[in-house]
Amino acid sequence: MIMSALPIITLPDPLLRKVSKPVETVDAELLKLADDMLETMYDAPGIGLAAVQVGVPKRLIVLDVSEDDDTPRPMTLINPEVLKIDGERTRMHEEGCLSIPDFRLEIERPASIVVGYLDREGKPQELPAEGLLATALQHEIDHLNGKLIIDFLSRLKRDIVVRKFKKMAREASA
Ligand code: GNR
Ligand code: NI
Repeated sequence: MIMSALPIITLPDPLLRKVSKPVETVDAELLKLADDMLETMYDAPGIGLAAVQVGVPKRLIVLDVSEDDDTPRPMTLINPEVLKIDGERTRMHEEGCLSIPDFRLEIERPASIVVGYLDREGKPQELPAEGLLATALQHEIDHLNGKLIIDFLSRLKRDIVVRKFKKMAREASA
């Protein structure tokens, strides 16, 4: 199977704010997209990627939160949704986003969740997640709902970041 890294869209691309559409059928074309997303993610490198970040607003995410020295653990989740949140425990983590280069933000999220999704065979699965996997899953599912890590900032601080990226986009195309 030939895998190709795809271009990643960045702020202020308005597509990042679209709500992604549920996947209707898990077919060869969708699995090819998932494989290309994994290649894109490893190439970047990143620990997760949502389809909308490569310009395809479908509810599809890929992740690999294994440590560098482990064997790779690629994950493909189709139509993922948070089924259960442990509202008691939270976890702080400094998050980055491939669609917001050179920006990092400490974010507090539920530490323990259960995610339902379809696997690569179209079979429903449940995944209990803690630690970095729980954080990354919530980050990716946010993308499917048009939500970005800058939305955890105040309006003022968010506008400053968005303005900076608009300026950079203007200068890059001038
Ligand atoms: O590569 C990524 N690292 C990361 C670190 C902490 C929390 C979430 C992430 S996801 C990010 C890749 C990305 O932008 N996925 O949408
Ligand atoms: Ni991201």
